[in-house]
Amino acid sequence: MSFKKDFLWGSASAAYQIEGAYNEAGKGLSIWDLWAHIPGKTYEGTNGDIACNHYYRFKEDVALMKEMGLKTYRFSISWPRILPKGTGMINQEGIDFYSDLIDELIANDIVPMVTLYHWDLPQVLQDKYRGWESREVIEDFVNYSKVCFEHFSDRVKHWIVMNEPNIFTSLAYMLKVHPPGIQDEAIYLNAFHHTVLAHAYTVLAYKEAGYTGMIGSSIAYTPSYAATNQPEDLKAKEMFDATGSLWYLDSYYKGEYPKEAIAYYSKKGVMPEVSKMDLEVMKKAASLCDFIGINYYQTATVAGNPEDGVGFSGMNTTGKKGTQSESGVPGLYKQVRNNDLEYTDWDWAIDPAGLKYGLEILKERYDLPIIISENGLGAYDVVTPEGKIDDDYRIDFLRKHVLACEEAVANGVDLLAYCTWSFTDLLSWLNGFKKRYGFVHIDFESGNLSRTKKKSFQWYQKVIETNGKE
Ligand code: BGP
Repeated sequence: MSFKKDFLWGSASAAYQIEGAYNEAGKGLSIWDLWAHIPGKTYEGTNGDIACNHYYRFKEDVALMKEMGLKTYRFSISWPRILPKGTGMINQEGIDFYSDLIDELIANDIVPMVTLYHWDLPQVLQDKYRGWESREVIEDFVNYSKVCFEHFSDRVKHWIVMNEPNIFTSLAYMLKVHPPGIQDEAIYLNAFHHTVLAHAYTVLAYKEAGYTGMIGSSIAYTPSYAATNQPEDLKAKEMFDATGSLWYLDSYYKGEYPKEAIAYYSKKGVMPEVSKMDLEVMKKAASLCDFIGINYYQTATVAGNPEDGVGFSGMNTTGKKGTQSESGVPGLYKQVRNNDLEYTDWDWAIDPAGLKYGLEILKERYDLPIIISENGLGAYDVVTPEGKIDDDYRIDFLRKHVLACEEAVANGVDLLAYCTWSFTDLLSWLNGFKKRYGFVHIDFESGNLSRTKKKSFQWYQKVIETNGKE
């Protein structure tokens, strides 16, 4: 068995990372618009004010997608572009922009895949009730989602409600590198729980309205290995999974939190309040999801960590390989370097076999079709004097991951789509414009933002043409 006939070969992006026009055309400000203007908060002060200027250049980008033969394009809708005040008044220019983008994609035979939340909360809601920290956000989010369904669901049949709720809540409320930049485990767990409920109520609203498309959410999935077979490392892996992947995936796709983690958090006094009704809604939504979305970049190798061991060290934002220090939760686990694997310049483990391993775990545990909504390699690209970008390392990375998908499919995994991160180069939340992911190079340096196809562009074109055989 290999990829289905109608397999969706895709590529992904997110509004804040590409659109620009941050304060134009009726758009309200998001938490990122403010955060990125606070000195010292982002990498070299980079921000998404202009980014790729996709808001004005989307037709040029879609033309390139068409040339490549892309089957699906995953993009996110900016909540404050649709609802500048978070609720209430609809910004017609925002609706028109996404409507035009969707039409342009469809006219070019590209299936639009829409993310409703890729981290750009309207700032007014942060000011009003501290955003994700409050239960009030759930109702506002569901209303925003309904506006999107009403305007776009005639043409959009693939909806990703949340993008990586696990990453944005931990980076915002534990590591302090996303807005609002605080460190408090109880708040982090509570905010995450609110994302689960916002997702769940949105799924219910979508199904109750009788829409016929597919709906789910995308979790950043990091399959793990125990560093050795020693009991302390095995236990560490178990708790890494329980408080990590399983915490995030079970809540979304089983409608419950894993027991070991509940016990651990309760003992620590940070377990969020999860009511009976919450659980009912979570269970119902879990049973209605049409797919599991995962973003896969790497695996983790996990070892025991004593009570006086290392804590979270943050991420490697230096872009220098080997500078990532060990990081973990004292008394629970720590992540260590895996000498069997290669690493990127930002110390992300390169592990295609881990993708196959992860896909098979997901099939076993949740038995749902899967969409890989992100997978890619962040790298420094070099433009040759002839103006070419020969990104063979990216081709090598993606080729191995596509092969891993094919093997998983052969083993019975129901894979619907594979989206690379990303189509064009774009703004990296923590690493600015130098860490590039795209098939299309963007000239951020000169500021003219001209688009140039990289070598990987032709390669992926061939992958699509041959349905994964190239
Ligand atoms: C995911 C996000 C994307 C993107 C990607 C690459 O977590 O969903 O928005 O940023 O990671 O991450 P980075 O830019 O940090 O390398």
